[in-house]
Order: sequence, then structure tokens, then C-alpha cells
Amino acid sequence: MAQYALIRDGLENIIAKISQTGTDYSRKRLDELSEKLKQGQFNLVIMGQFKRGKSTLINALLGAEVVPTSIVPLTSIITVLRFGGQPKVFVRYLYQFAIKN
Ligand SMILES: Nc1nc2c(ncn2[C@@H]2O[C@H](COP(=O)(O)OP(=O)(O)OP(=O)(O)O)[C@@H](O)[C@H]2O)c(=O)[nH]1
Ligand SMILES: [Mg+2]
Repeated sequence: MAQYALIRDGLENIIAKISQTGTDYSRKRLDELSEKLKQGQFNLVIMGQFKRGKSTLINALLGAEVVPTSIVPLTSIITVLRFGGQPKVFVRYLYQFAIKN
């Protein structure tokens, strides 16, 4: 944990230095990154071809069967996992189709 704090502070310093140059856009992105670091948040992305064992790896890292695994294609959409007090699932539809009679 102490090493994490050391690395985080080092990153903060690097971000602060490179924020002094660059465009408004890059400064905005760096500010967002700095804010995430302060909040202790980061995204770990696991991606790969179908049926390569991604879900099996995630379950092994979490120490629990959180995402389903199978020999047929399964996790075919972007799936976001977050820590919470109790297990919950939210499904968000990006598109809504109008049903016509
Ligand atoms: N032999 C072997 N089988 C594995 C390994 N990891 C996963 N599997 C098996 O491979 C199959 C696919 O694993 P998944 O974890 O569902 O793969 P996935 O990449 O999440 O698949 P999709 O989400 O459908 O793309 C399952 O039957 C697992 O049991 C491994 O390291 N060795
Ligand atoms: Mg999967």
C-alpha cells in the first residue's frame, strides 16, 4: 500500500509537470486523470477474442463466480463490474426501439 501511495504521488507530479504544456483539451484530460487518482479510482480493462478465458480470469481475480463462463460465446457486451455492499445487476439499454402496430 505504501508503494501504491509512492507511485500515485509520482504520477501526480508527472501530471502536474506535463499539464504546464499542451492544449486546453489535454490539460482537461490530465485534470480528470488527476482527479481519478485522488479518488483512488482506476479502470482495469480486460478484452480479447471470444472464448479466451476472460471471464474465468476475472472470477479468479475476484475470488468469486461473478461473471458467467461457458464454452459458448457469453459475455458479448461491455460489462462493467464495480464494488458494492450487496450483489446487484443493472442493465442499461443504449437504444430504444419504437414498436409500431
Ligand atoms: N484449459 C483451459 N480452459 C480455460 C482456461 N480459462 C478458461 N477456460 C475455459 O474456456 C472456456 C471459456 O472461458 P470464458 O471465461 O467463458 O471465456 P471468455 O473469454 O470470457 O468468453 P466470452 O465472454 O464468451 O468471449 C470455459 O469453458 C472455461 O472453463 C484455461 O486457462 N485453460
Ligand atoms: Mg466472458
